[in-house]
Amino acid sequence: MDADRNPLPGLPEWDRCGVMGIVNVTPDSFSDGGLWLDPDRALAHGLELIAQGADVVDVGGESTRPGAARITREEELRRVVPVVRGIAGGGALISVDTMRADVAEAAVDAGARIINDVSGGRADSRMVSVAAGTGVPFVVVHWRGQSAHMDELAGYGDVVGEVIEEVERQMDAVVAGGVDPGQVIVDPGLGFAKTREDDWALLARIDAWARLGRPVLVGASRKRFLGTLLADPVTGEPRPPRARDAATTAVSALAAARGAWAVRVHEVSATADAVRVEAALRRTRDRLTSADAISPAG
Ligand code: PMM
Repeated sequence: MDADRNPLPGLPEWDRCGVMGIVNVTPDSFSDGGLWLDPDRALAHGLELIAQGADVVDVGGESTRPGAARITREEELRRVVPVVRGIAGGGALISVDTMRADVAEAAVDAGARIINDVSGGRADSRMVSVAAGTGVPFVVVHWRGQSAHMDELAGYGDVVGEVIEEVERQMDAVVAGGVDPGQVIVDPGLGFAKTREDDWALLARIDAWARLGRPVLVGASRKRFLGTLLADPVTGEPRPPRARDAATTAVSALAAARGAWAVRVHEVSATADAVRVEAALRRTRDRLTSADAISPAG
C-alpha cells in the first residue's frame, strides 16, 4: 500500500489516513445546507475544523446532492473564493470542491492547493488543462453524470471492477490532457450514480483500488446508505443526515485500515481521533510482525 502514500505535489506526507473537513458554502447541501452560506460563518467553520484536527478543508459552493440543480459560475465564484482566501490566509491546506475550471483556477489563485472535481474533469472541458497548468493534486471522482439525474445512471454488473475501470480510463484521459500522473488522487464517488448496495460493495473493497497505485479519497460522510442502514426500526424512516456522524466515524476507521489516503467528513473531531487510533494499531501490528520475523518463536 506504499504507493498510496507517495507524496503529492505541495502536500505534506501524513503517517496516517488524512482528514478532509467539509465546508459547504451552499443553501441546499443535503446535510448542512444553509449553515455556512454566510462567508464569515464559513470561514469561522473552516478554522474550527482545522482546530479539531482536519488536515485539509474542502470548500465547495455548489450542492451535488441527488436531484440538485446547477448554480451560475458567478454565484459559485462569489461563494467560494473569499472563503478559500480567508482560510488559506491562515496557512491551512485547502481543497476546492468544484466542477468548473474557472472556479478551480480562481480558488488556486486564492490559495487552494487541491482541486476536488466530483466529475473528475468531465463536466467542464477546460478543467483538465487548468489542473495541468496549476500542477496541484487533482481528485478524479467516479462520476457518470450531473446530480439532477445521477440516480438513473446507476447500474453495474461487477460494481467494484467497473467503477475502478471507469476511473482508470478517466485517469488516462486527464493524463493525456497534460496532468502529471503523480498529481492524481482517486475517489470511488460514493452516492454518485450508486445504489446503497453499490456504496457498501465499494467500501468493502477499498483495498482493490491499490492496483491503480494512487492515493484513494473516501467520501462517505452522512450519505444515504448510512441513513438507510440506521433507519428507525418502527417507522422505517432513514436516520436524518446530522445523526449519521457516529456511523461516519466507524467508516473512517475502517476505510483507513483498508488503506484510504484520506476521508472527507462533515464532523471532524471524532474522525481525527479514529484515524489516529487506526494508525497506532497499524504501527504496533507492523512492529510485532517484524519482531516475530527477527526472532521466530520456537
Ligand atoms: N461527495 C460530495 C461532494 N464532494 N468530493 C469527493 N472527492 N468525494 C465525495 O464523495 C464527495 C465530494 C457530496 O457530499 P456533500 O454534499 O456532503 O458535500
